[in-house]
Amino acid sequence: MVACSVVAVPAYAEDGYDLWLRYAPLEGEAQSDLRADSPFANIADGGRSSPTLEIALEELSRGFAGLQGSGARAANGSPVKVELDCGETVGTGEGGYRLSPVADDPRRAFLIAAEDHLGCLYGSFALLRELSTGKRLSDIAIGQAPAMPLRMLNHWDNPDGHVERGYAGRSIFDWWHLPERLDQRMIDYARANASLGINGVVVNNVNAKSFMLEPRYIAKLERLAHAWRPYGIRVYLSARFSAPRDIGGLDTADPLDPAVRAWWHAKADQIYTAIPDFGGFLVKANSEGQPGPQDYGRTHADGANMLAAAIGDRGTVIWRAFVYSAEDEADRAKQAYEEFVPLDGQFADNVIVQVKNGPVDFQPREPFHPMFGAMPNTRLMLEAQITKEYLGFASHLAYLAPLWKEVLDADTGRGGTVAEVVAPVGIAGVANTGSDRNWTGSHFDQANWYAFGRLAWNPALTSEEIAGEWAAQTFTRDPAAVGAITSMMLDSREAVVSYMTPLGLAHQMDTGHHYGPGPWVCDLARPEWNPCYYHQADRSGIGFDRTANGSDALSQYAPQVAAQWADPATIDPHYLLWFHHVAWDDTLPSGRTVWQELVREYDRGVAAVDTMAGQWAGLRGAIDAERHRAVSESLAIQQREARWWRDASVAYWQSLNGLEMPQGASPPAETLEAYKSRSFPEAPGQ
Ligand code: GCW
Repeated sequence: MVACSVVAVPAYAEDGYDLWLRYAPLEGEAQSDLRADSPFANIADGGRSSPTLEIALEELSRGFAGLQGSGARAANGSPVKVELDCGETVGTGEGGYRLSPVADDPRRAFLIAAEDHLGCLYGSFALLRELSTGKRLSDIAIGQAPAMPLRMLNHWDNPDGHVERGYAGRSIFDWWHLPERLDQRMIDYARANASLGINGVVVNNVNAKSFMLEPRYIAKLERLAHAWRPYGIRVYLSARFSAPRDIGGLDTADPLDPAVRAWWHAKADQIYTAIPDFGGFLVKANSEGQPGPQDYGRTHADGANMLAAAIGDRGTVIWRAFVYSAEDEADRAKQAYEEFVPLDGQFADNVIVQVKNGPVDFQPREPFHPMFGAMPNTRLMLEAQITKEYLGFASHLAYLAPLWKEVLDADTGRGGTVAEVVAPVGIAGVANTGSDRNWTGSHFDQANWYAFGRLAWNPALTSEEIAGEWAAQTFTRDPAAVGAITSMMLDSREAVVSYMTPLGLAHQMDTGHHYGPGPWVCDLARPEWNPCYYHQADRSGIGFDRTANGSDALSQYAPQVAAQWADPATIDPHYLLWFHHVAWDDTLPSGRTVWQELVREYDRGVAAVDTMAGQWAGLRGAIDAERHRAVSESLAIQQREARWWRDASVAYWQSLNGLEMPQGASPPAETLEAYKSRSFPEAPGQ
């Protein structure tokens, strides 16, 4: 039996570093529930300890000490005892857990039961989450198992510390000083991930550098893998397909070339010798200039299977489906499906194909990717973007759970929802972490990291549940404040859609950095780099015709799904301009014309941001001053920039359609030329 004593929690300033793991003191009875002198005991598995279990016990000590505050020690009553039973068959499988008061002494004994030590760690975090949101110990009874095996973060972090599409400072990975020096942030990061059940991390950008496969980097990775192992996190590397040429001294990277195959085999052996539980490789191939098997006339399956053979049953190759070719004139939204679906059934068992949530690229709203459900003989995984490349970076508040839920809950019409299609495999999120003190560039962006992890664990959770539990742990347990914060969060993503890309528009962001409006950009070398390509607007109408009369992207969906979107008169207006080109004066089911509806949506988005700012202002005093001020200042930026988006877009549409502003709508504040002349070469993340 292992027991440990309660340790004091260091008092941090409320600068956001503690994320949702603050363990702020409970009040009243809930607090005295937790009086615990020496409360945590490992009672089973022969009392065998492990680094994972030690972390669980330490977390419980830290959590109970924090939740008790200073008052509880003096409280009356006998101390509560929390027992961890980590080797039982409890029917929850790997990583699962059961939490329950002990039947014959429910107020003073509590049990965390799991089949393995990781389950006990996850169960400990779950218990602390329940307590932190205000549940009484004696009321907590839950059994949980992860919904999918792989719950990963993908970092687009470069070894020089720059983060592609990163808006929270520099990379958290200090490759320069590894392996000798391991930053404490690496531990704090693993702890935060473990609290959500995230169990895999790709440490480098998919636009990868080959030198990260060299032995000196394997040593750095080994140190990280060792530090994260007790937290249940396996490390993965993005691998550049041309590595055998770049660093291997070969003159080809052809996946069918025996020397190339041997090189990767030896590379995998080298990595597995250092890191026996190495997760595997993530590969971006033949996409946006990255090398790949097609450079040698081979297919994606040839490339992926070659790497899969090198790894064998030791790990996994995750092959990205985010491809669009530099020559293909087909609608970009169709290209991934066209390249991958014919390969269904050809990928090796240890290959996963990773598919972005939508067919273009992490827009504020896209229909779900048509590949989901269309490759029944391939292991498909969902890729979501936590960092907000197209949603106002870390400057705009946009809670992304509703975006991900929309995709996860979408019925593919081919044997289940997207969540059901990926459940046997997993989900990856492009991380939003950085060196900023608050980790994510803004306090509310922590909620996106949190929500991603919670949905990967259980996609059936609602956006509202997740927002509520996050707010209670992160800011305050006061129910009125939690209600206000939750309401802000739930409306925030739709607000961004409305002021940036309403009615199914997409990719209207300015070139390169993707910040701010750029609907007038029409002259870039490749058609699909231009916002004009996506809106197809002219004097008479707007929208991308993806019906049979147009690109026919609609036909990539199951017939009953395509049928929902086929008719502009009945389609959900959220997808109207994604699938249809309509006249400005067409009348919509609302009775308004397309032009009136569009302007109305922009105005709705602007007003929604004003509402959020007002709600937050009303929380002054309920939230600590430092974080309240930081969020207020960001919301002021968002209020100004929502107007910028609305006005610049409207001014541009008017330059095409020559229409007056709809009745009651105000004209843009500045001229179109003034909006066009703005430029931001210094925007982060490029
Ligand atoms: O969203 C786009 C980004 C690129 C990114 C690419 C990808 C890592 O603009 O920065 O590259 O997608 O997903 O590969």
